[in-house]
Amino acid sequence: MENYDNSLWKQASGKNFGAVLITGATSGIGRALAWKFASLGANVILNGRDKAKLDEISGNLTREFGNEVMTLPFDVRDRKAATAAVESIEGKWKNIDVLINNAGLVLGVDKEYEVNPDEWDTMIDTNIKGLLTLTRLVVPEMIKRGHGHIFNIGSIAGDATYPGGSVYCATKAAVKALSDGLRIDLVDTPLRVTNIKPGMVETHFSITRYHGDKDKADAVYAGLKPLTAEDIAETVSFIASAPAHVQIAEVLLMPTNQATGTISYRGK
Ligand code: NDP
Ligand code: 8X3
Repeated sequence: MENYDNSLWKQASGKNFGAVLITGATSGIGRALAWKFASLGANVILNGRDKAKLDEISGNLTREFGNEVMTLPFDVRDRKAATAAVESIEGKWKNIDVLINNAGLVLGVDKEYEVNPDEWDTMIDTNIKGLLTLTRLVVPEMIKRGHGHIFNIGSIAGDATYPGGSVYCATKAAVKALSDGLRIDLVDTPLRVTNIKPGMVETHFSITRYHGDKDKADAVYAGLKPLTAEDIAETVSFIASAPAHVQIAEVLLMPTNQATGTISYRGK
């Protein structure tokens, strides 16, 4: 019988990951993932659109943990730039053991028939097509090496649509479908696929949704203790550290006072 005591998980999490490629690493969950995997000794490759921010985070990680960090600035919606960037990776960085498709966003709270088409393009191109682009670029090499774990950052929003979230929720339902599809397509390989589905996490996410209106963003989390980006990073590292025969397919995690995408308790 397999031993599931703490020491096994601790031992596994102490292993040396190869490279870990994280998209959208300049903020929130992506940045917390960068810190977590760097602290575990991984060679982290950080993607984002803001080169200066990536350089700052990379410098901080090297100072804190001594790791060399690779930055890979590009917009995940730009397939040409993504292809050129991934193809430029050399040496130890080429052995990507973990791909974390995290870059994503929500814009607005409009009704489906009123959403600005530019905003639906941005959400669909980032949350769905950006994820597909990175999957297409990284997974074939993982198959060749017989090793790899793909994490897609989905959402509770992909399980049930809520008012004012139609397009965003559709993109996260697509993330679930694409994660399930990839798991099916990889069933005859040692690769693993996990869809992480957080509820409320306090990051820049709601500020982006409300186009910079911090008061509206703060109101989303008022009266309860939301998840932190670090909670998500801990969950991902735990799953990545599981023994090779264990594939955690999906995780739905929420603040204790959230029950569904629309039901939460905020005190009296
Ligand atoms: P943040 O806004 O804090 O971070 C989003 C990150 O994605 C930023 O680094 C952002 O960079 C990056 N990004 C956005 N568009 C692109 C792009 N086209 N190319 C490259 N990078 C891009 O939000 P979160 O950390 O909360 O969001 C991370 C993921 O988690 C998203 O997929 C989101 O949908 C998901 N999620 C978030 C939840 C929450 O409540 N916060 C709950 C469930 C899921 P830039 O600064 O350049 O925009
Ligand atoms: C983020 C969670 O419920 O705010 O995906 O859409 S929610």
